[in-house]
Amino acid sequence: MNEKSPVVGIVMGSVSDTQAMRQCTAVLEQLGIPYEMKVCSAHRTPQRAHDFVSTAAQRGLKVIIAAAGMSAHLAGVMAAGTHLPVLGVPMKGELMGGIDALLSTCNMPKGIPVGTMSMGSHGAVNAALFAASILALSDPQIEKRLLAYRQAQTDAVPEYPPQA
Ligand code: RP5
Repeated sequence: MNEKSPVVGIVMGSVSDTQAMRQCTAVLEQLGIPYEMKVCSAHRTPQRAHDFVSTAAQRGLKVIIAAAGMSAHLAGVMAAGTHLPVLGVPMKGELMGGIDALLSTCNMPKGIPVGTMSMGSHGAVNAALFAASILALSDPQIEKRLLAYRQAQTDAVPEYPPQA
């Protein structure tokens, strides 16, 4: 983890979400964005979730990323407790591949929004990139690194498939 004060707070509903969310932290590290990460369940550790979100802004966090599977209310709970932007990452699961988590994360009633990413590790990466886009609005160094990341990604795509 970066030594500077965290600006992104990552919470995940279970230790079992760690593998997917490591994809998120890898991108944050690549972009030099300091973060903190906690296991913080809305239903199993409600007090920890409350403590995390109620102190998030005053601790200097700018964006919260919340990953959860199954009924996946963690991102909504985070969003209810802070005005900071909350990005939800639905974790894949056993019920129809995790569509339950996708729907419960994205279908927030009006008034308390959650920016919902795609599912699993793709969403984990995109959450990091989306957080970078938000932070880049006020941080030219992050903007520079984000643009370089995107250019490298473009450069890595071959124009033609390999010969058979
Ligand atoms: C959610 O339930 C977690 O985010 C996880 O994706 C899912 C299953 O949790 P475990 O039973 O693996 O701890 O709260």
